[in-house]
Amino acid sequence: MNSIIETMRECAIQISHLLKDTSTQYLESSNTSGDMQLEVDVLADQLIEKSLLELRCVKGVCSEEKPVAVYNDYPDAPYIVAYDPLDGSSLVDSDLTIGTIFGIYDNELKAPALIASGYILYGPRLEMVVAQTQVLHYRYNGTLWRNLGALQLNHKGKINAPGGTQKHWEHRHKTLIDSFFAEGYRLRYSGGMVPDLHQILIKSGGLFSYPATSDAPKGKLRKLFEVFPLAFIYEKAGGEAIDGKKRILELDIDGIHDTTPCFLGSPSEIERVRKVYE
Ligand code: AFP
Repeated sequence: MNSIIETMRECAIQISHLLKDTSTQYLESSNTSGDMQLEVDVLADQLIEKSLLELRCVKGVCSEEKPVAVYNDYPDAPYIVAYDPLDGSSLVDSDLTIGTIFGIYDNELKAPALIASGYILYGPRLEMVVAQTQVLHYRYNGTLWRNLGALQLNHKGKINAPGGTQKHWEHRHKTLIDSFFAEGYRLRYSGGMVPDLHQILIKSGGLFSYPATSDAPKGKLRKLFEVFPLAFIYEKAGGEAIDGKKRILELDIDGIHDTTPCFLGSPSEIERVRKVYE
């Protein structure tokens, strides 16, 4: 498994260079979810797929940019890696922080098989967060990845990161979100799941939500590539992740691009979500 994490570190360095060198214009193509693609989306996807499939421990890979999983010639290899090569690519033209998300699954693409996950942040600095038993934070200094230590959420935070278009929210969701603001929570939402969730981890607590909406009744964010890996990280950091009622890491998948509403945060905020959604 360490070779997968090491490979993701090497990909991170190369993708950070690609982000500086490629155009910010969309291509004619779109991915399986219908999202428009940038040249760097395609290049990052190819790079990660090729790099991971060279590893003897990788049975297959599954990308947010591809309709199906790709398997290699090592059927006895234990791991399948699901990844979103560039999450938040609609923020590239505004030069905001974006990320890569990955989850390492033991033999099967389902939530209980997730054994490690991580994300890479392409911002003013190149950083990476990896969760196994702990959630470790790394920073690249141009030569080396330095371990900055473990990240841990407090029981309660101060940040509110509400996703989706308000016009499409349910009334109870709007009431919930407003109740946090009325209590003094600060709005921190960039539209990139990686930096938005990273900020909550760094500031030790808060709530990130992407609910079911009238235009996306099953939510927008994909289980295998986005929500499961981040839920794993939040749980290992002492937080919680639910779909409103159920624990995210107990949800089934209905196809590799399946989506879910999601609420990730510190225990106090998630308890309030549960009360509203139960
Ligand atoms: P893009 O990759 O199309 O920019 O989408 C990013 C994303 O999947 C995720 O990173 C954000 O949390 C979420 O979409 C933001 O969606 P809204 O703009 O609908 O809040």
